[in-house]
Amino acid sequence: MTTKPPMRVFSGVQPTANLHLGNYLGAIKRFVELQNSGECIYCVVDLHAITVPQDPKMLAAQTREVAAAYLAAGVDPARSIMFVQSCVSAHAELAWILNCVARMGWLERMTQFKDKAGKNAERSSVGLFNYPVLMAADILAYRATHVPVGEDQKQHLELSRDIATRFNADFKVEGFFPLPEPIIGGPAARVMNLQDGSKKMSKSEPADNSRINLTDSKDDLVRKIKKAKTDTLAMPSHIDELKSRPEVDNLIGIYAALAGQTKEQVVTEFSGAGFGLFKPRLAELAVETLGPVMDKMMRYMNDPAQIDAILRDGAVRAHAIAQPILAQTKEAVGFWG
Ligand code: AQP
Repeated sequence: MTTKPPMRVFSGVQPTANLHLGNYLGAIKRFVELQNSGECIYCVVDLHAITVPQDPKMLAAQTREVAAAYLAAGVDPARSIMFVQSCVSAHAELAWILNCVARMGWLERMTQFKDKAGKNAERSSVGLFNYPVLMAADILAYRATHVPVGEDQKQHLELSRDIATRFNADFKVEGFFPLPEPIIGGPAARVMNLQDGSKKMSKSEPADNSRINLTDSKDDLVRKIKKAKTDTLAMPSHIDELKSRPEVDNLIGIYAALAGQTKEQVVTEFSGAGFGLFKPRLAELAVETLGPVMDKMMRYMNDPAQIDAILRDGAVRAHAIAQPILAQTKEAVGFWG
């Protein structure tokens, strides 16, 4: 009988400002839940953030903001490792080696690069194109087995698996890097823009009403939910109706994720009701469940020294895991020394 290797979880969030409900429900909330299942390593991925221009005067504060969100949501630094990507050099070093393993054709298929670069691909940074290779390095530097992410990262995770497979085969080191399993799912794996159900909720969307920021006040939270786009029909009475009603599907998904229910349960509970009833109930639920996280996040943000101490300690612990794996990787490649 073969025994399964212990679960090692890795994930990260970019310090690119405007952390939102999608980041919370799709990723950060899952980080907290996974602490009961295995060893967890959570990173603030600032090397990823600079693939698009960042204001150097803001980056450190934005980094602390992500760390504050982790802590406020319930990431426990005594159990899990929390650190900043640029403080552990193994990420960048391994990324270079993996750049020489990944193929141009694989990266050219990445839809996020096409979306983010748009018509300006020629002017995009090489880093933006290479983003998924750095992500593979983040995960493989720890031989992580599981990666909780929102649905938008599914393709990048598949690429990490391809890179691991190729490295193991090219250097004839079977099983050297485990193939990381994505943890994606639940009713809020892809939270959509509150004003346009065809776009995901996103940090870079200019319209603030399109997203719930984790730094919003409770009044803003309620106002944005009440203003969220719906349609003129009543609440659906069957889950299949959601396929043609994306904005309603999104609000039901948010309700379900906040209440710890399935979308089916929410549809049954509100079947045939008007949005005049549903939206205030959603706003109430959001204030009740998100409100305390937002309050805690503010308190952490007002204590940067505490955050810095946690991140420094995390970097030492992360380095201790990644460094021997990097050394073995260099040996497998055949580097001198
Ligand atoms: N709308 C979303 N629904 C569910 N999960 C989401 N995530 C992002 N948006 C949603 C997940 O949050 C984690 C951290 O994301 P990120 O910081 O790496 O950046 P991102 O995916 O590029 O986030 P944004 O908000 O969409 O930023 P921009 O506007 O810059 O593109 C990831 O696990 C992600 O899946």
